[in-house]
Amino acid sequence: MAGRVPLSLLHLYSYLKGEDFKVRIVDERTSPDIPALINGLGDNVLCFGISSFTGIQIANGLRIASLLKAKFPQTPVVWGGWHPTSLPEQTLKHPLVDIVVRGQGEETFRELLRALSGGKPLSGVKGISYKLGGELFHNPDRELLPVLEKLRLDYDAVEVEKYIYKQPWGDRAIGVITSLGCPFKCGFCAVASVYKCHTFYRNIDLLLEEIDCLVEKHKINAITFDDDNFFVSARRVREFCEKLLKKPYKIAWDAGAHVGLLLKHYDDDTLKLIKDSGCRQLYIGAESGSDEVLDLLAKEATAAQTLEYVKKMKAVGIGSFLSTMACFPGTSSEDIYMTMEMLLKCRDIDPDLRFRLFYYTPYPATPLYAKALEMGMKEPQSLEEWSQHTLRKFKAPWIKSLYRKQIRYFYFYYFPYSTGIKHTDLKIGLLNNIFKKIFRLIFENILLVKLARWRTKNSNYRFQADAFFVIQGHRLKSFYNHNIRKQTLDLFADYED
Ligand code: B12
Ligand code: SF4
Repeated sequence: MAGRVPLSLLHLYSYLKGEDFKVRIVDERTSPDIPALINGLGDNVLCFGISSFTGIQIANGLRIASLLKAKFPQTPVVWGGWHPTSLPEQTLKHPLVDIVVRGQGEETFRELLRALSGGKPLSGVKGISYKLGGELFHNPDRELLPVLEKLRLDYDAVEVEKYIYKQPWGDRAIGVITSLGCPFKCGFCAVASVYKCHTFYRNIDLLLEEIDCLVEKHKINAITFDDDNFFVSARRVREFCEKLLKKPYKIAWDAGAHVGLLLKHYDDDTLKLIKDSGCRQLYIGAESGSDEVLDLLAKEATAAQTLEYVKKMKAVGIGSFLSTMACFPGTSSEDIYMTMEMLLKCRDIDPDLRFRLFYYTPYPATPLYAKALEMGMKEPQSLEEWSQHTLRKFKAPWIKSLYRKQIRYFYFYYFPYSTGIKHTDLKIGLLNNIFKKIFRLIFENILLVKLARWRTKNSNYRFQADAFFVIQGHRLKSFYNHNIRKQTLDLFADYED
């Protein structure tokens, strides 16, 4: 599985259909031999486009841009996506960048291509930054456009099969977006910097036609709606679920919500409709168990609402998934214990609760970024440096290594072990003998589970020799290849650099 469909590029491709340009999508995750592909290109290329988030994608983008520039020094290389949008000036200064498309790309890219092919000046194209005669120019922003409304995505432009993944509720799942933008402005999130708190929707009938096609042609049986906030409009969600229910096929789906908004605008009947239409899991950015931290993040939600949400989901029969973060700048790092406690309380309500617990990583163009700089974050000064700015590599000066350890221990040991271990799922191959079973029964089932339960019950995380031992055991892969470890690692899979 290559990850999600490259929707940034697929949106541009689909929007440009009907123009005089031939557009081709190349995803470096699914096209192994990019140098050969570049060598096979003729001289008639109008421009190359590169899409990048902040982080490792930049390194890959730079590698490919240097191959392109080596063969086609005169052809403009256009960068778009979240990183170039957040830092256009610094991005444009790089020798491997000629033009930056800022924000929503569809209309801006179309005008840019028209200008380039007609030999027109770029000064009239809103939403771009570009180089001319060694100088950098930033044209005015383009107003936000409801481009999603009529967009029909042409999935034939990508190798759909490579983006299909497994979910617990469907073995042929795919990511789809039904809207972009969100009314909130959470401190760690960049979405408001582009969408200015507006939400843009795709037309429900066109969307359902697209789903029909994914089901018929690609046998899709599960969808993750990757919208920033799928539940902004309750009226629209109801319409979607009612129409989905009338389809001759069943699709299991999951999506993300803002907890305050969900509790306020979704009554029990609507939640039941959502469940009946195939919803298996709702995830929320619960972020923290501390209301003080939630206020600092401008989350417009409380920890008590998270518990209420888990209760409601449990009652209606939808799985809960909580995304949490710890160690924000300007807060006491001890708030991680409140978050752990909240997660444990939520698990008491729903023993099948799923969650993620991350360290906070600051991104440019987010409200909390200035605070991170103030607290000593060393700001990357080039695209190369930004390519190293990832969840795993970023070391915030305000996070003590103790708390990093605590998070790891909680994630891989205290939480799963205190839930209990399902030995029926274990596979131990050659060593599957009676002695091993007895050892595991005594040591793991009795000692570690009891210890983990005692620690979580008493919030006592001092002198963690037990956790050290368990984590090292996990590291030594030969220890066990059991389900719990796999599950926890799976949670991080999408987020690996
Ligand atoms: C779905 C999603 C994910 C999915 C899938 C990601 C993927 N690789 O596709 C998962 C869950 C895996 C994920 C993970 C992460 N994500 Co994410 N994700 C999103 C989300 C919600 C939607 C992405 C999407 O498909 N958008 C739809 C497309 C159509 O929009 P678009 O990408 O913006 O593209 C448009 C323009 O940017 C522009 N454009 C884009 N590329 C190009 C290229 C050219 C040449 C041109 C002209 C124009 C152009 O035109 C497009 C059409 O308008 C966005 C938020 C958002 N609204 O986009 C966050 C978002 C992109 N994610 C974000 C982050 C931080 C992450 C993580 C780094 C989190 C972490 N700490 O680990 C990881 C990194 C994963 C990785 N290494 O790739 C941030 C990015 C901030 C930044 N500066 O980069 C965002 C903005 C959310 C936020 N909270 O701020 N993510
Ligand atoms: S609710 Fe989600 S998408 Fe909306 S601002 Fe907060 S983190 Fe971003």
